[in-house]
Amino acid sequence: MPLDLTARPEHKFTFGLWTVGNRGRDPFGEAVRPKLEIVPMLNGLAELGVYGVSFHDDDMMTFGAPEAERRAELDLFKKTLDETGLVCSMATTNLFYHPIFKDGAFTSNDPQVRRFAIQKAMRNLDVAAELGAPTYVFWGGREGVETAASKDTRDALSRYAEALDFLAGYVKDKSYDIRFALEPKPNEPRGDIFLPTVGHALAFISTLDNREMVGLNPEVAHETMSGLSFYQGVAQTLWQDKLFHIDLNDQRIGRFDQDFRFGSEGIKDHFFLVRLLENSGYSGVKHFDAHAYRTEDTAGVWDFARGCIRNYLALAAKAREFDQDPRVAKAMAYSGVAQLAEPTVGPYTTEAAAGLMGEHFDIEALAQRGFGNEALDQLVVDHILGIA
Ligand code: GLT
Ligand code: MN
Ligand code: MN
Repeated sequence: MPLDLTARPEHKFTFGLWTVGNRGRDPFGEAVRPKLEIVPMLNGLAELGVYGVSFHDDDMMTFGAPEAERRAELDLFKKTLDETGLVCSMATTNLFYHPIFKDGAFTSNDPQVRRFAIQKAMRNLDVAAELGAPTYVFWGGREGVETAASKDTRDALSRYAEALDFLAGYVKDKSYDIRFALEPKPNEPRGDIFLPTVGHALAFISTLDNREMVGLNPEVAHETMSGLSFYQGVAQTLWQDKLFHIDLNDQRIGRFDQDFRFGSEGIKDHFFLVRLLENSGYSGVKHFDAHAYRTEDTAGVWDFARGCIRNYLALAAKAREFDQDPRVAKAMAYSGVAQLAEPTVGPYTTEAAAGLMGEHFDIEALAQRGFGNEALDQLVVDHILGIA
């Protein structure tokens, strides 16, 4: 049966306005593509079978423009969402572009900047609520330092937590149905960014007063920049019930934040990631936060967007095929995959401890066991290569 690689809204694929809207600017060169206006952008995404879109306040409403002008931009966005059937799946604040944020937003040393940053987020939370966005992302791109002499990190984290708790209070006070998702990143644009990895961010959330409404928005590229396994980060985030959103793209280890087309680089890592998302019961959106190569014109942007979706659906099909292969079931049984789901000793009781103390282990026999991981992994590779 030929693979069906057609996206449908129920797949819940989403794109940020800034992704297909990316004009190819980088630190060494100016824009290479014309501005893609909101109406053709949303029409193009809807034609691809996309479910929804996300935005920064400043992607959609001109920063600093008179209220009437911003209202007109918002109304056009709403009208186009209605016409295309796309939903607004996530909103976020641009707290990184304007020079006012050069020393940070929630963690700027200047209290006036910090107060302005919180106000900017409050204003856009009102817009997010109006558009029905269930998730609000916080990517703290400017929350960091070049020189550690410039901030006491412990104070910065206190101000970060204070801002998020204040904004959570605002959401509750207004009875908005919105949850927060923090997006870790190790560096770029700052020399060091606070909350650099999934692990740092999970630990930070546990200190918040409103920790129940704050989860994560991990991004493939950002964990990979640190040389960490994105798969392992997402698995732990799921285990802690904190996967509120996900930024899908691609990246090579040790490079700048490349934001490549999903599935264009780490195909094996992505096979495991897609299999995890598909099998875990994750029901949130699959958000592509990536952009086309700088070599591309507008046609290339649509090739890029189609490619993200095509690679996800193809890997999901490969994952299903892998999970249905009886040789895989046998290899997994040999490796003991299901045995890891069995409790080891159960909860502590005096009797259980005494029972364990009385047990004898055949250490030699246990040490000799092979786990068959080579054969199991070769089945993974065979499925990915289409030679299984
Ligand atoms: C910016 C960043 C992304 C974040 C976006 C949300 S903005 O493009 O590189 O990783 O997800 O603020
Ligand atoms: Mn991102
Ligand atoms: Mn990125």
